[in-house]
Amino acid sequence: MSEFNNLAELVISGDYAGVKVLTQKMIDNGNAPLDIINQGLMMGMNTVGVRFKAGDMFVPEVMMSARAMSTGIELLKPLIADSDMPTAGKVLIGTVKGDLHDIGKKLVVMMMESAGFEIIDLGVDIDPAGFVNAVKEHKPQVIGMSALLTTTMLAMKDTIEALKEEGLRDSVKIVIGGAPISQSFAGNRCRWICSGCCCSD
Ligand code: B12
Repeated sequence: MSEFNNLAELVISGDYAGVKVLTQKMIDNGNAPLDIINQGLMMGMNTVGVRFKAGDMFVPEVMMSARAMSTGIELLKPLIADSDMPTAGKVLIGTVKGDLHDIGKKLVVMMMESAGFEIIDLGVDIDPAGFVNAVKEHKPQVIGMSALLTTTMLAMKDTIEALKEEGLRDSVKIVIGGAPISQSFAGNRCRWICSGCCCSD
């Protein structure tokens, strides 16, 4: 098995200490940092995504894989010019006003980071003005909102209204998630539905 495959397997098994050792060895042996990311770490995380979706891996295992992936990325980051770092887009994410749940959001953040997105995580209990100001500052392509309470999910609508008032709604795609979210709640701009989340144009 190649070292790239070994690295992918270490990510899948969540062995962050092993990832650290092998990533460093591959750097020392002269492998290109982007090859280590794309052919090793990413390959592992892609498999994790597939297995998680199929119900063959569970949340704690996914979190360990994501941690292993991040351990490798941390070693590689300083070796890659910012402009060369692959980015799939910028995502602004937060848990909406009144809601303190963030375990699922953190999981989503880790998965998105692993998939090459640049993430700005605003944290929890973010009011509509907080999202609006952050959109103005960071100019993301995507906004992600999380809510775990049937009471706080309504703050998603308020946030979207606030974005509309500022003329920002059509500059971003919106992804909403959390246990109470459904396609009917997301409304007619919902394009894709997955377990616990919905994405609009
Ligand atoms: C852990 C937890 C807490 C912790 C939160 C700690 C933390 N740092 O997050 C604490 C103890 C603080 C807590 C507090 C409360 N909680 Co609570 N909590 C939970 C619990 C047990 C697990 C939630 C969780 O983390 N699940 C695991 C993660 C991985 O799943 P997830 O969040 O659904 O995320 C997945 C998807 O939804 C999706 N997703 C999530 N966010 C996003 C965002 C985007 C953009 C996308 C794309 C996808 C996405 O992707 C994730 C991965 O698949 C749930 C019960 C449950 N089984 O859901 C109750 C639950 C959510 N809590 C509940 C309640 C009532 C409360 C309290 C009001 C209790 C109280 N009386 O004080 C407070 C509210 C505090 C507040 N203001 O937010 C109720 C909500 C009921 C309802 N229908 O509204 C639940 C359902 C429990 C119940 N059965 O009664 N809670």
